[in-house]
Amino acid sequence: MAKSKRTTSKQAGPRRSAAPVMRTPGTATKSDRVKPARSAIAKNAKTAALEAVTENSDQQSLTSNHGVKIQDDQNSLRAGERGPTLLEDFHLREKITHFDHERIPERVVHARGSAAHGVFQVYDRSMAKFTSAGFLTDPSRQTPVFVRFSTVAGSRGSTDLARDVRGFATKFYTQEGIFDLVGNNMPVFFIQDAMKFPDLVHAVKPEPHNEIPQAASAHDTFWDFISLMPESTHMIMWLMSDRAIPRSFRMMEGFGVHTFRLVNARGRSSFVKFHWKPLLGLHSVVWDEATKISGKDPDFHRRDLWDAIAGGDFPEWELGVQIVADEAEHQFDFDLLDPTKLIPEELVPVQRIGRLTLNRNPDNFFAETEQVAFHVGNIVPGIDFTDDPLLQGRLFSYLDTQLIRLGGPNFHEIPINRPLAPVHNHQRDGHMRQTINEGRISYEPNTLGSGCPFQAGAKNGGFSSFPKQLNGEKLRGRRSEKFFDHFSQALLFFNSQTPPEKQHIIDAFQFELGKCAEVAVRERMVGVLAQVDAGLAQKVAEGLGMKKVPKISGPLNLGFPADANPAEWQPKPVDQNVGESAALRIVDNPNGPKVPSIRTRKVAILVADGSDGQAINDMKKALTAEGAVPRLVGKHLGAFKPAGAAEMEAEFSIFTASSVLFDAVYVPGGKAAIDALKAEGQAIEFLVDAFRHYKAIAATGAGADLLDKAGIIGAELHPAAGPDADPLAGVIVGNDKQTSRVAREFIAAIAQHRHWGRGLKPPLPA
Ligand code: HDE
Repeated sequence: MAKSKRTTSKQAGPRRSAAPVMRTPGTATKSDRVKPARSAIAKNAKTAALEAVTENSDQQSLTSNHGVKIQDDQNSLRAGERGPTLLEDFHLREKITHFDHERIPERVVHARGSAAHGVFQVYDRSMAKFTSAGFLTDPSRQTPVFVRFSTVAGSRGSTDLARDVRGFATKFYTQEGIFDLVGNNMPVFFIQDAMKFPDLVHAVKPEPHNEIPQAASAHDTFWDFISLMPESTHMIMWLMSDRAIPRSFRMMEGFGVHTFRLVNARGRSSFVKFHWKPLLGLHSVVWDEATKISGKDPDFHRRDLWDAIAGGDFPEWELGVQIVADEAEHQFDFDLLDPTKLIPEELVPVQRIGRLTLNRNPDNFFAETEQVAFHVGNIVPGIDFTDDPLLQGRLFSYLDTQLIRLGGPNFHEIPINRPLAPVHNHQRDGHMRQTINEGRISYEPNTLGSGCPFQAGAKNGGFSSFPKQLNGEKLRGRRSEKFFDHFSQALLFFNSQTPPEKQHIIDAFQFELGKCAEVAVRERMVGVLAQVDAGLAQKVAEGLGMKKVPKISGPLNLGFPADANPAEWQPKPVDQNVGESAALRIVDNPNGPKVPSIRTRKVAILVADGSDGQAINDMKKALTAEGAVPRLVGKHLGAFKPAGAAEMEAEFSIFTASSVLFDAVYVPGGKAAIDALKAEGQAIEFLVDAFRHYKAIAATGAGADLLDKAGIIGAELHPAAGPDADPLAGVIVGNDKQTSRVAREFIAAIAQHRHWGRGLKPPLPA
């Protein structure tokens, strides 16, 4: 019996042959298809080093972890056809045991992330005045980097489009060792002292009794904490702004947040703030769009980064520095050591000193993106820390957290974490040690090993801390006076926004506080907002159904020591003349690209049988020539027959895609196609969403009828639209013969990103 069974499975089993098993036709993803051949993938010293441990199974037999070829990996070893499985089955036990242990703890914060390899190159030697770091002074060096972007609050599997801060962590594999710039896409932070970090994170994470809500700050515990912590107010303004819902990782800024030091070859120090400026400019989505993307494609940012790199559109940022001379430390209204404050670019300009290019996707998410371990304490000679109390706490946390997450002290040996610079020391043993240290010397000083490895003097590249003069009493619970100005820069940020961005901040507060069940928490938070701007507080209060802005009774700040005088811990009143800083807004940001471009923007072309084939081809050509990515979205997936052109393929259908996944929409003419699309609710919703999300929309010929049916032509302004609003801003229409004019205007409209001219609140389709 058993024999005949084996024979049967042998006959049936093509997988038993030595031939490689091919992927089922049609299951290749779009990203697989656009992935360049391996030889074309950018290489650098780090990716070359990773190749030594990269496994490729092409044309290989299946083996156990011990290298024994496996003859049957699908059936366990059993006592008879219907009998129990034998403990002896070493294949089964190995396979299942390994599977049982596949998961490691996710990061306690920033669990959800995506990463890529790339290079950094400094422009010229001018930074040598300030730093001895080779990668910041030698323009001939290409320093390999690995960059991981992340959200903060959500779990590993949560949506990319949560309203949240984004992490922007860069590992530079420099010749002098690893430098990690572990930054965010916002230049300030919630708290001034590391001691509060566990409280902040507990407050924002899902509530502990029911683990709700996932990846969202819109709940009671978060706002309870924030409303009692006025030092968070500046950061909260950023968090409620469009910065918290970026269109793409490729279109957001990065910031080192803390003030660091640069130290030059003569040992002179300057203060520095690090910035990343995206060459594609700053773009965000709108909140309604973000919530819909979370349903349609929760991997939206991850996919966007992957596809851009796979398609050869390598994302780029310039590294910017704001440098403050040591002697100028106290010249500002704020304290340079306070991570809730930024240095306005108008006060200290950002000098762009080099370029980061991400040019290669990881080969394996777990091995690279999940196991990469960043640490603010990884610095190289030429860079040093300041006494920012938040930074000082981080210096402890990042090493410590890897011990539990990556399971022991040897995580630096995981390939992605290995420096390119050689490692020699007397650290030994521990779980999963991989290095085989020769000889009997594991201590210093020694003579038996001729004193090796020996310490390097500063001249030989040894790191020496900047000898900052320190004195002071040992104390807890006292801060420098300037730390207590919690509202000036919150107001500066609000003042610096354009009207639609201000409206989005108001809407965001209404949404977030509206999701708080505790009325007292809402009221208290609105009371805090009144300290920033009375008009802002008033509008948020209206949206929450409050008759007037509540007054906070008692101290604003409840985060003070038991024996402190509460009065000494309260915020200083806001100076109303804070002015504005154009660099803080997204719309009309002066740091954007000098020539507006539509490079890498995704444009949907809505099609069906009978669509105007010539118009489709002309529009695709015009968009592609500008670097955009046009995609056909059909009434159904696959082949369709346009009028006047050969059969074409729709890559998406109105059921699998939605306009929230695109930057703009074009509807070509062709009466039959438009009649068919008019009958489809999804096609109408596609356009209505694009319109309400302020995207560029174009139509030619009968395509305009679909806009009409969607209520776009003839749309009304929202009552709160504002005096100069035009509901049809960014909507371009022409007849069948006018595709080239429409394409030209459409391209200019897409380059504007969003058409806020439609009014402060989305216009209402007729
Ligand atoms: Fe982090 N942070 N953080 N953080 N952080 C972590 O380290 C921490 C802070 C940031 O892609 C953890 O490896 C403390 C500021 C990024 O792997 C942990 C404090 C900024 C990432 C940790 C802060 C950041 C982390 C969790 C207050 C912007 C993701 C997993 C003193 C400048 C890195 C890990 C990646 C990750 C601690 C505040 C950025 C627990 C204690 C401020 C981008 O060590």
